[in-house]
Amino acid sequence: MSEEKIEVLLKNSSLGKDLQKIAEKVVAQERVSFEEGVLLFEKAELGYLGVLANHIRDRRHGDLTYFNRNFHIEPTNICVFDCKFCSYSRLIRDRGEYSAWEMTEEQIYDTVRGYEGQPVTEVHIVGGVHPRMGLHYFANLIKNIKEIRPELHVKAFTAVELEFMCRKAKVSFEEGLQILKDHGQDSLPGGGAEIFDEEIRKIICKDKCTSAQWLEIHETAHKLGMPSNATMLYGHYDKASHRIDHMNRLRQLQDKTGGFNTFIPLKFRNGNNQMSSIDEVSVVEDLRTYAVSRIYMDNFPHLKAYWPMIGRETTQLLLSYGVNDVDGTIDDSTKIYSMAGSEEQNPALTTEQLVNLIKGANRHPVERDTLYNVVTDYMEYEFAAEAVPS
Ligand code: V47
Ligand code: SF4
Repeated sequence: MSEEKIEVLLKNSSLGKDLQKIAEKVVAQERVSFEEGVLLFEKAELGYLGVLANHIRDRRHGDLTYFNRNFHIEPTNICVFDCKFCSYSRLIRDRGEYSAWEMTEEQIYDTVRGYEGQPVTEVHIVGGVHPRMGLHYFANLIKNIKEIRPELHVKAFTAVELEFMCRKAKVSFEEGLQILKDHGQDSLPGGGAEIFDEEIRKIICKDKCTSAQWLEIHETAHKLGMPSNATMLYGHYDKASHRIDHMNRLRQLQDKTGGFNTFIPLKFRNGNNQMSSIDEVSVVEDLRTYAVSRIYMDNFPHLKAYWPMIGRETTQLLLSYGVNDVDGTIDDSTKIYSMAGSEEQNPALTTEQLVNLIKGANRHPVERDTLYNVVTDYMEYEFAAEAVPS
């Protein structure tokens, strides 16, 4: 199907020379340049982007669409930083509709124990940057989580949290990451990257880790054998060139290390934060951004739509714009997006609902583990007819 569409696209004489050349490059599996990436954002129509992104997706993954069974632990929303887009962080004594919280160690272990007997494969641990929860506290926490559930994959701590932990503990990134690895941390999530452009970073998150530090932490993790993901926060002050610059820095690091699994564009949500006056971008802009990501990030195996943030319907659409992963069953404990105004107030989907969501977009659902090993192929499974709730 995507082959026929590519043929039609390549023969479309009204495309213009530049876009024609990019289409030919994509088909020949050649890399798109920085300037061509910007051109895609500025000039290409949605239909064109969709055909190319879908072609690449089909070439790499066919119809396969991955999800995993994970749960989130957010130990605290107390944060020493002040990112203007964040609806989630609170100061220690803050009170409001959503007040500050700190989980005790026992509450965290109880959360893990609560999944006993359930086939979850991953715990995703991230939160605010708490002034008193440091490297050794978290290392010990991971060790104890692994004692409760040794086979659970621990994906934990954004580069922002890690930079703060290492600074406070007066250790290098390599020493800090090695300590966490020795205590059982398996990989890093992609958060905290935001947008690497230094001028925009000054406006939206000037006090947390720099772009160079974010990249250095991920490079170090890869060197130590800990894979990671990468995100990009889009739809605020960013222009096409900022997005391509962001992707370009990641693409270069990936050429060097090969340690990234997944790229996750995150749409800026404007609820309850200091950037609420900025309108959210349209769904069309979401589709364009994901499609260009798939075309530009030629060395990232996976492109993920994080459904609690982008919504279930857009997630289904994105499966035709390059996306091959929809994250996981998650559970209702993650608050970062509901607090920012996502329609997903209680982000939880059962396996059946996720499978139906993927099948509803004519794709082939596969449960994976964090490293994309296949756990269960759900194509032939027939669940009781259960609609995906809107
Ligand atoms: O870094 C915060 C983003 C990120 C808002 O690696 C916002 O598998 C939109 O990185 N609007 C944290 N986005 C979440 C994250 C993540 C999520 C799911 C999976 C993975 C993974 C990583 O959330 C932050 C920031 O970029 N964020 N506030 C907001 N108002
Ligand atoms: Fe803190 Fe993260 Fe929110 Fe920034 S995005 S204020 S680092 S919780």
